[in-house]
This record gives sequence, structure tokens and C-alpha cells, in this order.
Amino acid sequence: MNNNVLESHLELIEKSIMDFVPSAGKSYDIIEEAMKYSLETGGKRVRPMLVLEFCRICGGDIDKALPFAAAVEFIHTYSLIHDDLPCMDNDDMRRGKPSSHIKFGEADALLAGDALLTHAFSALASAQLSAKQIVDAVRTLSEYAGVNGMIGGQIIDLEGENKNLSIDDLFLMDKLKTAALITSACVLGCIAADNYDNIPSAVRFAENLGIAFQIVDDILDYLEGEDNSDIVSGKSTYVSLLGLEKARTEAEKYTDAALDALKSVEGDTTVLVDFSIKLLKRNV
Ligand code: GRG
Repeated sequence: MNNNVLESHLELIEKSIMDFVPSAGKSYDIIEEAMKYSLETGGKRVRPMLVLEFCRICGGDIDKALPFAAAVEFIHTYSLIHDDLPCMDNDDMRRGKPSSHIKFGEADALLAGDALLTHAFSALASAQLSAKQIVDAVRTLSEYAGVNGMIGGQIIDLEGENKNLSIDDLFLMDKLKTAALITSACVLGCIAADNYDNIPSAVRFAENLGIAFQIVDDILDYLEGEDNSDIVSGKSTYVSLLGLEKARTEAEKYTDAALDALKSVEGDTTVLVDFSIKLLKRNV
């Protein structure tokens, strides 16, 4: 039954996400193509799933949360396009396909990322919700994706190349770079359902889930082998600092803390418990 809920969220997301991509004028429709290329290529849709699931738990109408789900996936996708650029992580491949800048060139990849970032807020504004909910959603997404959120984390990441970060620096980096956007997704789900009481527990859940998610990402990158930009650029990760086994234990510890936070969320959180465990055990 829990799997059915997750499958139905995924189906809704896949069916609706492209509807939020604006049609570009004929002479510059390459940007529309580039936005769709990166949105299409096989992401797990973790963040939009969290939006819909929190909305469901909080008793909201999932259809009304779809613009929020699309918005957070747009921000995630822009961050991946920009992260792959030569001036950032310089990755030629993403999800087994050429990165945006390899396929479309650097300038168009940069602009496709910019367009996704910009239109994320237009997607939020299109939701059939109250003005207060939309303003709160705009503030939430811009703060978690902004300088004291994902962008701040990316700066620590870039500055940490070829330096040994401490475990505290690494925690702060991952809290901002990865957990912040995941947190925005959970908060957006609560806002879509007009359930503000669940937000503090949703934040505690998401901050822990986000760290666990990043540790697993570090482990999977490490297991993928040497041909990996984090290893090539000498970045500190949970695996390089703690070793594989201790990193696994840390991922479990943060997942447990996330599950503990769920106990204070009002509503049926069993789907989210299963989803969190799936993310811990994932292999992509
Ligand atoms: C360049 C502004 C800017 C920000 C970049 C989020 C980020 C900051 C960079 C992306 C690279 C990265 C390793 C981020 C950490 C978050 C993370 C684990 C991303 C991968 O997320 P998944 O696994 O990706 O959800 P899919 O492919 O499933 O969508």
C-alpha cells in the first residue's frame, strides 16, 4: 500500500512536470529544449515526492501541491546543470548522459539553469492556493535555495577542494548544499496543505534525512570508483574523512534521527518511514 502511494506520486509528477516549462519563442527555443533535456533524464524525483507526501500527510489536496513539487525539482535541476559546468565540478556526464553543457554548450547550459531557477517561482505562483500560502512558499524556496542554503553549501564545497575539511565543516556544507533543498520540499508540502503546525517537525525530519541522503551519495560515488569528480578534485566527503564503514553507520544514525522526528508529525507517516529507509538503501 505504501508503494502504491509512492508510485502514484511519481506518476503524477512525471505526468505534470513538463507542463510547468514555459514555451520559448521560436528563435530561442533551444533553451526550452535544454530545460526539458535536463528535467527528463532519469532523476529520482526525491524532492517533489517529499512535497506531495507531506501534503498528503498534512491532509492537503495533492493536485494543488503539484506546482510546488515542480518548482523544487526545477531548482534541483538547475543546481545540477550549473554544478556540472567546467567552472564548478566539471562533469561531462549526468545520469549516464552528456551533461547539459556538453550537449548544448556552456552558454546555453548556464541559461537553461537560469531559466529553470527563474520559472520555479512562476510555478509556485501558479498554484491554486491562497496568496499567503504562495508568498510563504516563495520565501521558503528562495531562502533554502539561496545564500544561506544551497548556494552557501556550494561555496563551502568549492572552497574545500584540495583542503581537508573538518567533520563540522562537512556537516555544515551538506546541511546547506543538500539538506536545505530537501527541507524546503517538506516545508512546501506542509504549506500546500495549509498545515503550519507540522513545519517544525518536518524541518527536523528533513535536515536529518538530507544529511543521510548526502552521506549515501558520497558512499555511492566512492563505490563507483576513481573516475569521479569528487575524488579527482580531492574533496572531503564522509567516506574520505571517516572511512566506508563509519560513513555507513553515520547514514543510519541520521536516518534514525529523521524517523524519530517523524513521531511528532501529526498524520500517517508510514509511507515516509518506508521512503526514508529506501533512500538509505538505494544504489543510485
Ligand atoms: C551550482 C548553484 C549551484 C548549486 C549546486 C546541489 C548542488 C549545489 C550541487 C549538485 C551536486 C551535488 C552532488 C549536490 C548534492 C545533492 C545531491 C546528492 C544531488 C543529487 O541528487 P539526487 O540523487 O539526483 O536526488 P537525481 O539525479 O536523482 O535527480
